[in-house]
Order: sequence, then structure tokens, then C-alpha cells
Amino acid sequence: MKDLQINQTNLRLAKGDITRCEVDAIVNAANESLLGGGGVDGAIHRAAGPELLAACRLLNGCRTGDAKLTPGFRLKAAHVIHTVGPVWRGGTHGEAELLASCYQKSLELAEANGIRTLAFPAISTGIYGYPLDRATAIAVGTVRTYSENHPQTIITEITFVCFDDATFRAYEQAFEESERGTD
Ligand code: AR6
Repeated sequence: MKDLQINQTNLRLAKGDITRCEVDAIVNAANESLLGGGGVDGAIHRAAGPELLAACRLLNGCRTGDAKLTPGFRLKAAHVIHTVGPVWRGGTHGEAELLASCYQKSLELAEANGIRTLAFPAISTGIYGYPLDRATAIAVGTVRTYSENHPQTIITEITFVCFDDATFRAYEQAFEESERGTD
């Protein structure tokens, strides 16, 4: 299963590099400094150009679970939403709530800025070590609940961009479990 239609919003899965996505906004899995890093953060800064770092410097960082907006500069996406996922520390340090908050705050920021199409990477599942199956369940669950609770949303398309096959399979399973949960 690669698609879920919830009210106005199509949730979909794609494989590949988020920096190449032709959407209104891509989400960056950043750190609290917002001054760049490795993983998807490094790739986004390289593709957007040095103007992105200059814009991020003006934001005074970002708390874990929160989200901030910049232009996309040289990216095809007009905007970047920078969010900071939790570092996995065993699951007893509020990680699930913080990860859900990343998705929720990113969606609220998108909505407030007229963003209709949005692409997420699998936040926290790389360098920050969040278990993939748990992280994808939270990602799909939070986005689905948002779409159910906002039937008039302007956000028509939300893509989960998977950089590798294991991530793609974890999202497919999360989509299927999410559908089963509504039977
Ligand atoms: N497109 C889509 N997904 C990608 C790409 C890409 N170009 N590159 C990597 N991924 P990570 P985190 C996937 O480590 O765990 C940075 O240093 C990757 O395979 O980028 O939230 C920040 O500055 C994985 O599935 O982010 C922070 O310090 C997912 O993106 C820290 O890493 C997230 O992996 C954040 O760690």
C-alpha cells in the first residue's frame, strides 16, 4: 500500500532523495542549532546553497519537537521546514511525544504558510537512532490524525520520502496497520 486518502489529503510513499522533491516544502531533520549537520540535513544545505545557512543563523535555533520555516533557495521546494527530532535514549525520555510533535508542528507551520504539498524524511531514524518501526508508526499516526481533524486543510499531499528500502518497508507496514486500526 503506497497511498492513503484522508479527507482532502493524500498520504503517499516515495523512494529517493528529498532534496529533489518538487513540492511546496520539504522538511529537514535538523538539530537544535539549525546550523547544519550530516544525513538529510547536510544534503539539504548542500542542495539549497549557502543562503540557507545564513537564513538559519537568524532563527536562534529550534527546540526538540518544534519547527521553523525558511525559504528553499536553490531547491525546487520554495520552503524548508526545519524540525528537530529526539535522540533515542531507550524510549523513556518522552521520545514518542517529541517525535509526534515534530510532525504536528511541521503540519501547523505548513498550513499557516499556504503550503499545499509537503515531503517528510524519516525524522530521528538515522543519526538519532530512533527504531524505524516505532518512528514510522508515529509519523503515519500523527499525520493521519491531523488530516482527520482538519477536513478543510489546504494540505492536499504529504509524501514520506524513504532513502532506503528498509525505511520504505517500515512505512508500508505503518500504512497497513493504520488502515487495520480503522476497521
Ligand atoms: N533524502 C531523504 N532522506 C534522507 C536523505 C535524503 N537526501 N539523506 C538521509 N536520509 P538523519 P536524524 C534519511 O540521520 O536521525 C544531522 O546531523 C536517513 O536515511 O538525516 O533525525 C542533523 O544535523 C534516515 O532515514 O536524521 C542532526 O544532528 C532519515 O533521513 C541529526 O543528523 C533521517 O536520518 C539528526 O538525526
